[in-house]
Amino acid sequence: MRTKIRTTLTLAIAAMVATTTLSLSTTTALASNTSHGIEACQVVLHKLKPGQETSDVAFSRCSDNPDEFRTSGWIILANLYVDADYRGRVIYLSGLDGPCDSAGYGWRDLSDIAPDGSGADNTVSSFRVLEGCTWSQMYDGVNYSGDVKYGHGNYAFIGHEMNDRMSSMILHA
Ligand SMILES: [Ca+2]
Repeated sequence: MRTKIRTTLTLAIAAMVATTTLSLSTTTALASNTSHGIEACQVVLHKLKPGQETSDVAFSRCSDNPDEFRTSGWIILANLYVDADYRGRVIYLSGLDGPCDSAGYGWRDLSDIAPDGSGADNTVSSFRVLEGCTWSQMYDGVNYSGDVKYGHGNYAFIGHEMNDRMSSMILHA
C-alpha cells in the first residue's frame, strides 16, 4: 500500500517535471539527446580574408545551459543542429569580425570544439543562418574537401546527401 502511494506520488512529480520541461523546451527549442549533458556549444571564428580559405577557431565552449550563449554578445552567424527541424544539440557558430561579407567565415574542421572535444563532425542535420550568411558550402571532408553541397538560406534538413556527413563549411553573403 505504502509502495503504491509512493509510486503515485513519484508519477505525479514526474508529470510535473515533464510539463515544466516541455514548456521550457518550447522556449529554447532544444531537445536533450546528448551523451554527457552538453546541450549547446559556441564556436567563435575569425572572418576569412580575401583569398584565405582557413579561419581558425578563436575559441569554443560547451554547456548544458544554452541560455549562457544567448547573451554572450558575439554575433551568431548560424545555429547548427544535430537533429532535423532545428532540434537536438546546437552549435552557435559565432563571428569575431562582424556579419558575413562576400568572403565570409569558414570552419575548416567541425570536430574542432574544446573543451569537451566531441565536436560536430558528421553530426549536423539542420541549420539556420543569420547576419547576412545567406550562402553556404557544406563539405564532406575537412579543409573544404570532398563532396560539396552549395546551399542558400535555412535548412530544416540538409538533405540525405549531406546529412551526418558535414565536416567543414563556409558561410558568406
Ligand atoms: Ca564527413
